[in-house]
Amino acid sequence: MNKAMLSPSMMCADLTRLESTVAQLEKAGVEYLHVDIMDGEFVPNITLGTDFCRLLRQLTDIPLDIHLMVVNPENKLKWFDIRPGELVSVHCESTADIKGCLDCVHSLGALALAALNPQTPVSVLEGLYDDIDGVLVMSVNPGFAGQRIIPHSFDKVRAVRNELENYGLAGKIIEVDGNISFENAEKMRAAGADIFVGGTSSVFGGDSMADNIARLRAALK
Ligand code: S6P
Ligand code: MG
Repeated sequence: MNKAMLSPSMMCADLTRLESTVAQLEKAGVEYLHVDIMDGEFVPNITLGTDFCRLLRQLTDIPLDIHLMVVNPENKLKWFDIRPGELVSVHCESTADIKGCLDCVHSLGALALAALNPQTPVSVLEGLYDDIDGVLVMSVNPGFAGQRIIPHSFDKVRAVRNELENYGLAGKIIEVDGNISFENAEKMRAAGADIFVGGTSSVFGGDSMADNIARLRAALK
């Protein structure tokens, strides 16, 4: 089993206190910072962008986990000044050339994840397993924080984990994103997930980020 890692979703953070939030996340030892990039076309919302990624890199050395929810990401990847060690997820539904996109992410030195919308079957990953470092399974429809998990997401994570094991690729990562509450995180861990995006349902809910992160880590033991 891979190590369980946390990736707080920065679109859920209090942006009026970004510097102190990032300092607290650093102190809590989170592995990544999840940055949602939306273009108003692939999803019906517009959130964070290239300047926000640059700002985060000025504030911290925590690697970014960039989730691209944009049409034709292959034309936009170079805008992000991607660094080695960062994660970049590109949606299989967002491009006619997912393999080219994944190759482009690798050429920029980052780890490449193929992202799947809730309605997209696991079978789209056929033929891509050698080109990815992992899979991002969306457990809500992308676009907004604060949604309820789509229940078949647990089975989907299990199916991806089985596929990876069948191919002898158990070291590849599964990231889960959408309503990852403490309870859902535990179930997703049992289903085979490795990276947990924490938003309003966990890291940024309630009063204390530090307590939330400790509770999430305990759920993932
Ligand atoms: C949604 C986005 C996510 C959310 C996250 C919010 O399109 O990709 O990363 O920010 O899921 O977390 P929560 O706990 O509010 O669902
Ligand atoms: Mg996301």
